[in-house]
Amino acid sequence: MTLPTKAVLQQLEQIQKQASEELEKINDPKELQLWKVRYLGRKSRLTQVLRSLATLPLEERRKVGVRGNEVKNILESSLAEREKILEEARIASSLKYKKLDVTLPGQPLSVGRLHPITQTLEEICDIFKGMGFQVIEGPDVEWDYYNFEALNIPQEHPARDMFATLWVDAEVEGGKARLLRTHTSPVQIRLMEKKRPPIRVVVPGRCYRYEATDATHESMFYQVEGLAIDKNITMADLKGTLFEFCRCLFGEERKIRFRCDYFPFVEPGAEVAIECLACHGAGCRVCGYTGWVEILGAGMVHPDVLRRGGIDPKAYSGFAFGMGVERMPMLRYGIDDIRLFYGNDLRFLKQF
Ligand code: 2NL
Repeated sequence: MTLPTKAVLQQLEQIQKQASEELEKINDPKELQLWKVRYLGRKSRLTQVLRSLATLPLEERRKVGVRGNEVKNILESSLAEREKILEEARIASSLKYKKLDVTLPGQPLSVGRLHPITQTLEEICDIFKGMGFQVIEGPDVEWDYYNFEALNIPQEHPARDMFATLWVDAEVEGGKARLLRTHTSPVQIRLMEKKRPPIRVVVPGRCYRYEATDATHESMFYQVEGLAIDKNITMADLKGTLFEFCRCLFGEERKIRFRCDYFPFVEPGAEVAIECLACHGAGCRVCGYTGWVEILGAGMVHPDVLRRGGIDPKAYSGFAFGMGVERMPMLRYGIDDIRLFYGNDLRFLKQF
């Protein structure tokens, strides 16, 4: 072996020793990077040695080459190992102050819930489902025909004043104008058109009125309406169904009042009131000092309405009813402003 070869081999040993010793002491990623440049970089002694191989005779070139590559591999794997150790140390120290203290109070989990109106809708529909009614829904945007004409409220009829309407189309002749439905009755008319009796449905949904909002009025609100059509349906069926509904929702003990009222789409029409929940009938602000609060309108479906729905009033009869939904939780929980339901204030909504 020639002298230069021996010297080069010695140099390699020395590079390896020195590099390893320095690497052991490094605890900082920046220094690790500098070390990498120093010992494995393009200008490092090791690279220079490997580059100078060409000048050696073949036999010795192989020896030095093998050894040189060995050293290079060792340094590279030591570097990787060191990097791993430093990374693990970094993670360990970042966790040091985050150890789990099981005695700390838990983080409150914010659990979602159904809106109080949704809860009430479900409760109302469940009661009627228990009495054999189906739940159906329909469009919020309706034709004048389904919202008014089919329900015995022709154009210019004074009863239209009962339903301040939000129109989608400016005046159009012959029931062709679109509007935001003022009640959910149009859904029942559509059902009559396509289904033969027996019919027993409840229809929950949004309704709209063109009105200034105040503590008891919103321009959007919910209704549940009901319809039952069959042979020999009578007023007694209506009364029994509604009384059972009131007992389910407000309790067996609550007094119920049933008396006449007028709606253009029923004959006879009726109204249901219950003993005031706030004063138990004594009279207060909530019930207008009468002791009663009205919660439902109802009646026997007008023969003309049945006929327009394609049902023969000689063969069939039916009852219908309608109620505002917001009313129920307002009475039950003593809420005095309907707008609270649609203000999206979580402090209010989280209570239900
Ligand atoms: C109320 C009164 C009522 C109806 C709704 C109805 C529907 C059809 C035919 C006949 Cl398709 N009637 N619905 C009947 C009487 C009263 O609602 O004060 N609602 C809040």
